[in-house]
Amino acid sequence: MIIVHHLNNSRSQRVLWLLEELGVPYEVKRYQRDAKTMLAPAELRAVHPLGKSPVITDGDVTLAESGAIVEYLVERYGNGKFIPAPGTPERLRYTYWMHFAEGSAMPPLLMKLIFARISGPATPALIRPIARLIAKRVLGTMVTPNIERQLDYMEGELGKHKWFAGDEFSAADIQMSFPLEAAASRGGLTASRPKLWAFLQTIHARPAYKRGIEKGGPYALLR
Ligand SMILES: N[C@@H](CCC(=O)N[C@@H](CS)C(=O)NCC(=O)O)C(=O)O
Repeated sequence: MIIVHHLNNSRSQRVLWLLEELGVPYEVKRYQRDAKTMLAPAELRAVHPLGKSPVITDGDVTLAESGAIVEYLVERYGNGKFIPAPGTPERLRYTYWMHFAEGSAMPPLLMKLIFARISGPATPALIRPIARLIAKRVLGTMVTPNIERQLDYMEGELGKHKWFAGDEFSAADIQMSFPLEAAASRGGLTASRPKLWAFLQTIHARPAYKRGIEKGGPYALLR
């Protein structure tokens, strides 16, 4: 039996969604973020040394890293579903977006989260004005322009095909959902980018997405 080690409000929501799309039985073991630090509890390190979520166990297999998990589940349980045929342009785009999600889209969104925290009550009041100045500068020169450029790029790409890999829904769309949800929560993604906005509305309406949320519990991404 597959066990998804699921941290609340996290990337592991994607794994629950994929398993619901695949119709594969699984169990959810829930972990709660520390209310102050938002970090995962130490018990997750007993499953995988890095103690991050998602992690799955499937018999003898313990696998972390959401992209690797998504690829593993699709290849092991998909029977050809949600992955374009090898050697096609769709397959190459599938691979590209599968990597883009964590490799390119998430880093500036994570930096945005960190610098927002540095500017807030987590930083001692005495040095907070300096922290705010540094955060403002880094966000203004590096982080926000990168997020904007990436959002424009993704908007353009979704203008060419209905889904990220092509005209068929694939696991690359599941992998891309998290950065887009994070961008909607904290990266300035709004209905002013209609293709990306419609992508979010469309995935949120999928029955398997809704079932995944029911399994994972309340889902509100960090801001
Ligand atoms: N690139 C990794 C990132 C894993 C990751 O950072 N997960 C976050 C949840 S969204 C986490 O476990 N945060 C809690 C912590 O760092 O303690 C993946 O895609 O799986």
